[in-house]
Amino acid sequence: MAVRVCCRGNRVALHMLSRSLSHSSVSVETLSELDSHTHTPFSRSAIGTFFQERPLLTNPFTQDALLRAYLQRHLAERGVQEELERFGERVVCEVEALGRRCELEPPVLQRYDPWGRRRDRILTCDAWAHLRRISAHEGLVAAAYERTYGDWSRVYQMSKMYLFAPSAGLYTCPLAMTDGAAKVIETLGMPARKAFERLTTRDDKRFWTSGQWMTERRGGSDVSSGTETVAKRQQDGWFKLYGFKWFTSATDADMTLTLARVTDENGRTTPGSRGLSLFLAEVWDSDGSSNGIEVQRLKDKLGTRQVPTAELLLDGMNARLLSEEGRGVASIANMLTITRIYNTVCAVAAMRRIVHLSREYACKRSVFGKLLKDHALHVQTLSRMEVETRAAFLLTMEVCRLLGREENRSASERETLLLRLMTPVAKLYTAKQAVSVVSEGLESFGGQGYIEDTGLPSILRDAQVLSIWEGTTNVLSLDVLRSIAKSSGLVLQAFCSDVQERLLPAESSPALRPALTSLRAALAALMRFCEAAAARPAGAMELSARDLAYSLARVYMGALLLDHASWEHATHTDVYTALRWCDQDLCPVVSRDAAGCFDSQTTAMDSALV
Ligand code: UCC
Repeated sequence: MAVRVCCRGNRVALHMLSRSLSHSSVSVETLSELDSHTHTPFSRSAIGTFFQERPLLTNPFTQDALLRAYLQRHLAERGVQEELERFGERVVCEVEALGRRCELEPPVLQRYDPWGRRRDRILTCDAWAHLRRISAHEGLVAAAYERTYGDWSRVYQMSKMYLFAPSAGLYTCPLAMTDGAAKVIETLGMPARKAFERLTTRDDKRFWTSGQWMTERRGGSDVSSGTETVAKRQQDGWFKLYGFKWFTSATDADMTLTLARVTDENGRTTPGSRGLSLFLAEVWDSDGSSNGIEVQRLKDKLGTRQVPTAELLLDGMNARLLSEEGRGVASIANMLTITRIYNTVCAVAAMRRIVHLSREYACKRSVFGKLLKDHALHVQTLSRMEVETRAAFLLTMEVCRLLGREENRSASERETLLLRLMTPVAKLYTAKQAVSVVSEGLESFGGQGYIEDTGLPSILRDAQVLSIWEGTTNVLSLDVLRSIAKSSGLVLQAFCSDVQERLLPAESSPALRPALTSLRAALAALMRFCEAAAARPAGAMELSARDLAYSLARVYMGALLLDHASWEHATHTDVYTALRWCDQDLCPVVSRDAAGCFDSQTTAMDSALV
């Protein structure tokens, strides 16, 4: 590609600068040569005078009416709103630029030092380190364990995380695992108090992040049969771990939780879930060398490029047993609950960010003779995005509220059952919503939404991971079935009575009647389906698992929207949101069942089709 450089005094204009500059032929024309032309093709007038105003990011707390209303309703303690407003300002003025730098300066692996010694250091940029300090100071993990707001501590902490996430260059990933590790240690009765204190401190010099090394080469979903790593007991009671971890996220962590099979005196291991135990290992030895870990390579990913994700060979990594032997999966499930809730928070945060920017842009971008905000069809699209975001927000906050109550030991039995059921439901549903809403949001910028240095494409890339890591949509749908089976259906009873109670206040609002009627009908149909399904063969239930999870999500989100719209300070937009949400198919599992989608011959037809 030819690059023409036009010099006029001190001014240099570079045109058509291509990424492949090093391969380009560069022709330089001096001013005198240009002057010999009839006009100067690169003068200012030649590129026109119109420049589109960029969408401006403003304080994500002050512009978020639903977050503020939710906190006003539930956590009206003095200082909370002021604190979040201050933090929102910090997100715009400081965190946003750091997150962007992390995207542009991704981590690199330094395998050897200049003198040939193996180092296996993952080098991250200064901005990543800065985000770590901010995370510690702001207590983004600590706030959950300080429990300053009692039952509402998780809502407070996750409100902060929600403001932080879309600007933070995926630093939420190490924070999720750090929080998850702290949760596991606390649940197991503090077997690693020193580590717990480091994971939950606000002192950035002492703060540790944790990894969660679960995925091996056979795959990340079927952990029970896919885990090949073995743990050999040492005389001092510690273990040496040998294995290959295929996806380890935020591998620059200080410690990790990981699964391995303890070998007996003959080197044999127990297959399946019963053979897996949970271990804690520090990544670095006290002399700064790695703890028996070789970094094979960093992953080249579609998104989350800010996060170092590595393949690791564990070659005698010293680790301590954290769980009872054979209780690895059940013990790490607490970490999965936390990381899945973070995933949910980050999904809603991504939706809120793109809606924020799209709305801002609609007030600036003029097309076909008027601003986008004056085109009814465009506004309808934004409004649909807003409805999805609001429904997702209320579901997310409800799961955080349940978690906070469970951790503060004030959850009722019903709330504990609901937390178990709604964690996978919220994770799987909001992840899909995020991809769809963010994609729609990019489209609202036209071609600019597809241009890298607007920063918009990375929002879509990073959203795509939300439905993949921490359990794919289908794996989580099966987890919903697991929670039903393990509780002998009690989670569904808890769901049904909770929804029914939430709908009661809406009865006195004529404006909400159509939504209330649809929702009650959907709930009744859903419960009838579940009763009938209990008598069906397991295979039929599995085939309906995804649609069942979607139905649980839509009905519950509808109930939360109606509940919010029935609040004494609700606005007409809250009512409108509930109506719009409830005019969709709230119970796809019933409509698909009626269409024969779960019949025995369907599997053969699906198979023939694909
Ligand atoms: O690691 C990854 C990336 C890290 C990055 C994290 C960043 C997140 C940031 C988000 C915000 C930005 S990705 C790897 C993720 N891998 C997974 O999520 C695993 C997906 N697979 C599953 O979830 C499977 O369903 C398994 C592994 C849980 C299935 O294992 P089993 O052994 O076949 O399952 P069982 O036998 O049904 O369950 C074993 C025990 C049972 O308890 P007991 O023994 O008491 O009956 C289950 O009730 O574990 C219990 N259990 C659970 N408990 C299983 N799942 C759960 C659960 N979800 N909650 C509570």
